[in-house]
Amino acid sequence: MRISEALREKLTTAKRVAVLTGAGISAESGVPTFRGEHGLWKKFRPEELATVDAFMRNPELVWEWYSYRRELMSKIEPNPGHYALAEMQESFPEFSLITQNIDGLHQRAGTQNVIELHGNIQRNRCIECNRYYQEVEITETEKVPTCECGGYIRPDVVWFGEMLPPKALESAFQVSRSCELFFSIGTSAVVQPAASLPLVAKESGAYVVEVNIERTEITSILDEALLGKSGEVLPEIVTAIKTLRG
Ligand code: BJW
Ligand code: ZN
Repeated sequence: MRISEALREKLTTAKRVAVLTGAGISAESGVPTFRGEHGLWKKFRPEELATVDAFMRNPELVWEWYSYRRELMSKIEPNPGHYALAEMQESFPEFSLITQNIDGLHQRAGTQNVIELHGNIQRNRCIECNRYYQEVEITETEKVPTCECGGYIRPDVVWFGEMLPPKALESAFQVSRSCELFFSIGTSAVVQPAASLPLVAKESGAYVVEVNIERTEITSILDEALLGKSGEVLPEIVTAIKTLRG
């Protein structure tokens, strides 16, 4: 992979770096992405599974879907892309990682202070009293877990039409506005408001680099696109950083 002179310069001098990740970074760990030929939305309909209406209409079905994915995610490990980002945080005085993923793999790879925009599949909360539950049990007789207050418990993830966690969203915009170098990694950049972050970074003067196996809707607006798997491209960037920054 060829790293441009402009990116080399940024890798050498940048003090503030921000990263946005999407499902693509976990693809090499075996987590299916949402869109594209083999994406989850080819087999499942988002409006039947990832909205509050869907949950109120058919909580059993939505729980079945999340139990299936939780089970899948419990068996996977971070990949070289996650580990490369964890290493990258050591090289810059300010490093922020914003993720749309709910799988917790960045934390498991060692990245600190991950900004989770769409929640985490390991957490659950009551829709009535908002009490948090780390573990919930789904059984043949209780297919929808219920809170002590009697309300339904739901996964603590962000569905379509829902607000993102306000503090996480504010931090994400703040670091995107103030960074000098921004990476948009493994995201199709179609789901708002996350998809605006690379553009906010660009408008605020950052050098914006995309890492993806294909071009996306925002590629042409950004400064540079590194085409390839994040598990291969990111370790190469980390090697370059080590050479450049010593
Ligand atoms: C690789 C790779 C490898 C593969 N290496 N790369 C019209 C205009 C603007 C906005 C809207 C609109 N209509 C509706 C909206 C709002 C809506 C939205 O954006 N919809 C669009 C689809 C149009 N957004 C919302 O509703 C959000 N809330 C909101 O806006 O609140 C304000 C509001 C509230 C009420 C009323 C009005 C306004 C909430 C969005 C929540 C998204 N939730 C999900 C599910 C999370 C839980 C779960 O997982 O079950 O989040 S949807 C899904 O998409 C998930 C992801 O985080 C998100 C983004 O997907 P991502 O990560 O980009 O994955 P993919 O699959 O799309 O892309 C993978 C990429 O990786 C591809 O590019 C591959 O090429 C690449 N790749 N392998 C590198 N090895
Ligand atoms: Zn409750």
